[in-house]
Amino acid sequence: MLIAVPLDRLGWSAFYSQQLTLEDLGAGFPARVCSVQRSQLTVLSERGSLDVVVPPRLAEGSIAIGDWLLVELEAPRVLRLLERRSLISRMAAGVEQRLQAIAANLDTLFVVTSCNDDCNLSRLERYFTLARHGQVEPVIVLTKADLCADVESFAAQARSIAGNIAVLTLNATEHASADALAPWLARGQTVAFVGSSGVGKSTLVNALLAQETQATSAIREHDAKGRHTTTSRQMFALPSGAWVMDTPGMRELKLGSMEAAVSTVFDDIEALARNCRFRDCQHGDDAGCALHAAVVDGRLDARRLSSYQKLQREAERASQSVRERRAIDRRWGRMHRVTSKQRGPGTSRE
Ligand SMILES: Nc1nc2c(ncn2[C@@H]2O[C@H](COP(=O)(O)OP(=O)(O)O)[C@@H](O)[C@H]2O)c(=O)[nH]1
Ligand SMILES: [Mg+2]
Ligand SMILES: [Zn+2]
Repeated sequence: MLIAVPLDRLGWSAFYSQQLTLEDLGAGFPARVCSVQRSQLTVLSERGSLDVVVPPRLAEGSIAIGDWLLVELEAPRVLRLLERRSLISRMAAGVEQRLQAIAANLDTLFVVTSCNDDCNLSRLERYFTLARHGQVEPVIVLTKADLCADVESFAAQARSIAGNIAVLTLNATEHASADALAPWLARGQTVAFVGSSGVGKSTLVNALLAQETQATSAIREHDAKGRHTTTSRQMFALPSGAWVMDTPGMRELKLGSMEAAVSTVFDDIEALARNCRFRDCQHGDDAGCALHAAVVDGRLDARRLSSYQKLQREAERASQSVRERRAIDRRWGRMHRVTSKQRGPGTSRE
């Protein structure tokens, strides 16, 4: 595991190097997070792979798989988290309502579904929103084309909501079909696969891994059957020179404050909505609602409209909870200052 990896092979670019001063480079070196297991971080760099220690000032959980770090030359300590070019995040489960970083510096998100009942357009729209919000390019992959009598109707449905997003149809069990993914798998590119269980994500990754015999296996942690031997978040190399992120947390992704991304994904609906008679139109079935009219005369799919409204509400609720939490934090802050003052100097709880 002490394999050194050239920076460009790891996805390094001017975007990151311009964040570092000569002073930074005198104190540390850049390294990319390739495995996150609880609080254990492993990085890859020109100096090989190593486990690094995260200082308390970088809160636990704030560093994600794929992140670029400045690591101290003298000791394996993280000096700095570099600004991300992209980030997939979601609302954390539970009452806490915090945004959770899932995957950093990802180039492409392959949204995988099959040419069967699994193909759910509203779920695809949710993934598009998460990808657009995170500055990641989504690509739709429709698997099991070999088992379907009407592949074109699935492809057409996907294209109807895809805008300029690429739509691929393939048989994941055929190694050659993985060639279709090649344009997104150049050296240094980072990709991830999302989609329901059973749609062929592992099969696709295995096809990609098998494409060349001389696999860069240093960081591969698959057993003979292609199953993962760990459940942590990790990143592994493909023969093409690209990286695949394996992130179990990608299944149930709740939206954070992503209203702008919802607007981007549904720009067709937003364009129609400008013709609603009232500026604060709730897009119900009232006269004067351009969306309602478009559904009635068949220009707009009722499913797409309700998907848009659902995601928009979800994003708005997330923004609202962020605002509420800030207000609560402010109140607590005020109270804390008051109590510290009452106790007099030097008796602060911190
Ligand atoms: N015929 C056919 N079978 C597929 C295809 N993609 C996946 N499968 C099969 O579907 C099952 C689930 O695939 P898997 O890769 O484990 O799905 P995952 O849960 O998304 O990782 C396996 O038995 C695969 O062989 C495909 O394109 N064509
Ligand atoms: Mg799998
Ligand atoms: Zn309306």
